[in-house]
Amino acid sequence: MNKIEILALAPLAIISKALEDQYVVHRFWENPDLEKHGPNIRAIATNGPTGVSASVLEKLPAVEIISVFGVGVDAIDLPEAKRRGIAVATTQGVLTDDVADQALALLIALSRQTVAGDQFVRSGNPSWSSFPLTRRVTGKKVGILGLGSIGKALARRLMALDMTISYTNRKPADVPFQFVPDIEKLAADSDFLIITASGGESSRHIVNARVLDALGPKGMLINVARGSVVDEEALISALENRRIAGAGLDVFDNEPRISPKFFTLKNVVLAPHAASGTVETREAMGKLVLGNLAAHFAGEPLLTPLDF
Ligand code: 8YV
Repeated sequence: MNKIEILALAPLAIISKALEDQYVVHRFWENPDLEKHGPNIRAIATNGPTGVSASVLEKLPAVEIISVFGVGVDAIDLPEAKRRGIAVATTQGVLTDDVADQALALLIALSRQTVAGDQFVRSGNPSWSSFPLTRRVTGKKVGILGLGSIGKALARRLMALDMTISYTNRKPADVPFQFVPDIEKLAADSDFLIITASGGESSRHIVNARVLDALGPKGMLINVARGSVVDEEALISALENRRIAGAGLDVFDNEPRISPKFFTLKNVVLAPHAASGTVETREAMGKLVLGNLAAHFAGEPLLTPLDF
């Protein structure tokens, strides 16, 4: 039987061999001739940040399924996928804990100056008592922006640190934390503001200059969601002028070619969009991407369909 043809929009290294074994894979980054192959392509494999644009979908009249290596669907043209009856599957569920762990790691690294401490020791400076005092984590107030499964997993971790948790969400959740619908108020009442909200138009730049000013000169921002949730120009200005104390960031505008201004700031801890990047989770994500494609082509229900 002829192999089914698929379009890979991102390399997905961990499953690239398995994909090649099972499908004819057209690699988008190698500029395949989509005029010629487009009509034969029945599936797309992509990741969260890359998504699937309208211009790609236009070239694929026979595509039936988009299998996403990730949970973010903000870069997928969902209205167009829906209109055409294209199924979408994500890797819902398997990366929740790792992303929550990364948010906590950034929070502690920022507050306790873990990275600066490492650089200080490596510098060979023997005057260890001159290393500046840092800021306590335990018992502080945290505002979580977006209380989905990742936000809730994070809250569980923060409870172990005796932190007081409040949250902003589209609607109140069944949780023992204070619901604060207004983001500025959430920021004003928080030592740490942590973003675990979905990206997309509805959350674009909801963390703006006013929210950052409300967070204040002792406040710290953590973002493991999408760069687009934050007005990055406002963030850089707030960091440069110490209108907030610092930021721990896994996500940015224009990844991976981020604003070089971040490289000179001392009050940031930066990560390369790696919150889901553990061996265990990436293997589980890869299995789901392959499993969803296999289920679709076997005429079976998807393992982790997106309901949209
Ligand atoms: C990426 C993510 O998919 O789940 C998401 O939406 O952004 C990440 O898990 C992953 O980094 C691969 O690019």
